[in-house]
Amino acid sequence: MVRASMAAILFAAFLLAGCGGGDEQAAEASPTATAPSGGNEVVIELLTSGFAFNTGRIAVPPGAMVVLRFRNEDGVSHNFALYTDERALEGIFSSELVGARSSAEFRFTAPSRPGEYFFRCNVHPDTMTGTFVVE
Ligand SMILES: [Cu+2]
Repeated sequence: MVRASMAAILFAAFLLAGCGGGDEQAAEASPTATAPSGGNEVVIELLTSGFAFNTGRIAVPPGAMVVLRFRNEDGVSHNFALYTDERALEGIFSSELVGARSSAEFRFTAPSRPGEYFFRCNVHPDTMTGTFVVE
């Protein structure tokens, strides 16, 4: 009887551990699944190379769940920061720094109001900039 209970506890612990791993896998797997889970997910591939973004314009639908796949090919860190306008006083989203020659994935919700917003790299705010369009 005691042995059976012990086995049950071990089994429960195993299930919990397995469950945690499963969640992580699900979290990693979901971005690659292009099937819209929330219905409005948009994947943006952003590349930084030669102290420049690969695009100066990113357009998404209002309120989209943006999956930002950031690849940094430079030897220094960059990031992606979104602001209401070029004055960059009011932030909407700011990613962590992406280190030299590494990649990261970020998620944020796009503004629901259509219009032109502003993005930049906060490390190089004068040279690495672009327009984020909600349309
Ligand atoms: Cu930068």
